[in-house]
Amino acid sequence: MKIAVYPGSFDPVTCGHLDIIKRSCKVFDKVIVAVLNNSAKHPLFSVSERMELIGRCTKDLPNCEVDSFGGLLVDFAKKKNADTVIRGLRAISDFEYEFQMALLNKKLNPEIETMFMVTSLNCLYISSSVVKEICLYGGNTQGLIPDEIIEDVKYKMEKEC
Ligand code: COD
Repeated sequence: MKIAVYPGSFDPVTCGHLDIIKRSCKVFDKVIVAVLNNSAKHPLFSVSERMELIGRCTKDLPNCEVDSFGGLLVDFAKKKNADTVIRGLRAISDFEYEFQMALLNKKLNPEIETMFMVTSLNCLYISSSVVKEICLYGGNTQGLIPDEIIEDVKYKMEKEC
């Protein structure tokens, strides 16, 4: 069974993330979307909230599982019997960070491969931070975050910001 981990902050999950998740589910037997549990990053949504939002958007993907992790990604991947880490690439600006992370993860555990999936053109400009900013100023986030969670993100931004 080919198991892959798609790790991230997902604060919140966007259409860009969801596009990568759906395409990965066609390639792997099981895809574990792994939410980083790191309070130092001061996320807008708690880990359980982020997991719930992802779960709602991926309910129709039978081979997708949602989990969370703290500590090293390679240790989580090993615990889950996953030998691949999936990362999404939008632009050259993503590449430097992603390249460093892939090499570090390879050094930490040479058995785990990183696979990059290039963003779809309609998701190229999407990130969790721009989505939050648009929400903050009352802009239209349709097509940027999955329809299922638009109201949740709006509500949270109104409450917290
Ligand atoms: N289209 C395609 N891909 C996208 C899009 C989009 N529109 N938006 C985001 N993505 C990709 C990102 O490039 C990334 O690959 C992934 O989706 C998740 O993105 P984020 O921003 O939610 O998550 P990150 O980049 O903050 O996640 C960082 C990790 C949590 C993976 C990292 O910090 C980590 O592994 N931490 C654990 C500690 C560890 O093991 N460190 C050692 C290795 S450096």
